[in-house]
Amino acid sequence: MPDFPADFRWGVSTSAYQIEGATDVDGRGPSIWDTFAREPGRIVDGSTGDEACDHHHRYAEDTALLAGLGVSAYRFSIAWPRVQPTGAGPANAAGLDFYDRLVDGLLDAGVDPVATLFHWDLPQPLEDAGGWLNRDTAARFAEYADLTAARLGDRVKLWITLNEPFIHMTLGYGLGTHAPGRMLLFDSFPVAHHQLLGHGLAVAALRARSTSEVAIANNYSPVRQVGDTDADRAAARAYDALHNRLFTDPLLGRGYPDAPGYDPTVVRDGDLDVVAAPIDVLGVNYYNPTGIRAPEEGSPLPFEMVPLDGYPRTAFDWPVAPDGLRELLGQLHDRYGDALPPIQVTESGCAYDDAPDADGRVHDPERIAYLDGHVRAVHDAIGAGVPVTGYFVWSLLDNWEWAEGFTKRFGLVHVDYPTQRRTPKSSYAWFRDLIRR
Ligand code: IFM
Repeated sequence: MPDFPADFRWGVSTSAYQIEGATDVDGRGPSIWDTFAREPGRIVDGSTGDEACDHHHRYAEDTALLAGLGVSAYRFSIAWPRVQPTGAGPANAAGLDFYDRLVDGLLDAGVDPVATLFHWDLPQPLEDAGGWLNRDTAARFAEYADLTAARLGDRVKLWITLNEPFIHMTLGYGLGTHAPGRMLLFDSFPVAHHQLLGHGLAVAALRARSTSEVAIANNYSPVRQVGDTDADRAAARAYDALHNRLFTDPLLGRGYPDAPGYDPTVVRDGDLDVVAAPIDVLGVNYYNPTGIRAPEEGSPLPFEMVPLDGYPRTAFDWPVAPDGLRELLGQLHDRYGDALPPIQVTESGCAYDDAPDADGRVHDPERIAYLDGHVRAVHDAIGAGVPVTGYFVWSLLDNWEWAEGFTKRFGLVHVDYPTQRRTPKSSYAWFRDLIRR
């Protein structure tokens, strides 16, 4: 593996509902994922995040795993319903106490705390008032950011406002496969705008309380155009605008692209200035590229997704394409030029059906190959002048993978859910050695 700059940030990521469990302690309120997971048929194995990895009780053991890995940073998320059980009103001190202990433990272990404020677990009362379709949720989010930064702002090193607002809009409000389970298809643009408005308002709140850096973590997927007609080109452009530009153009001061569903009547005077508040880091979550061609005649969609051949596949059936990460990083650089802040890859990883062998060891050579390829892609991009300053593996632990329940394992550490026993996989040792070198 070639050398990286000495101050390159190596980390791992998790999110609250996927690992914490303990959903009924310290006054935590219900979130949309508590509600959604309880609805029959929503989660493939019928599970919920009630226990997940029991990290809320086992955070000290998990912090020791981070220390053993030697990462310089740990990206976790804060559960809004722990901080504000109803999504409004004063901070619930007992809920924040947990993150206080976690952050102090990380600092003692020499690991920078990187905190995401919203990784999809909206307090249920806010959903009852319209969720992110309601403009008021943006203001509530800024209030929550303020309360959180008042408590942790002196120790969190990097704030990430939102995780993957594109995925939250598309799966949560467009297709209904994630909480809150609405199926608005292309009528979900208000969810995009209100999340971005909430991001901008939260940036201001965080800056007022904390001198730490501020970022957003967007999901990107470079588009592979399949076919070469004008209609194929138009379809590829439409998908690219929706997935890759809708949540980035306005952040970096360019206003909204003409993406499918874009509705300018939702955007009020002055909003775009709030959304474009300067950020210090652009978080990039990358998993795979997307094949796109023109839709069939009569299709309600302006594009059609096509499986990409010629790549190995993960247990999620996602293509393993490190070249897509290289392409994406170059594209962001070319597209936004000087307006692009330093990038940190805030998620990169893969699911495989990992299980302990007869000796209790967990070998995951596919994950090592996956990570090796993606880390090299980052190195190539840096060599070509793209400002990339960090790389976080998704995920530290096997965890509760949303609608897939416990069926998809992304961790560097295997979790045996019935006993909650943690077993570092061979990829854990590989990543540890890479960081040491
Ligand atoms: O587990 C998720 C995470 O919550 C958001 N990004 C993608 C991961 C894998 O699907």
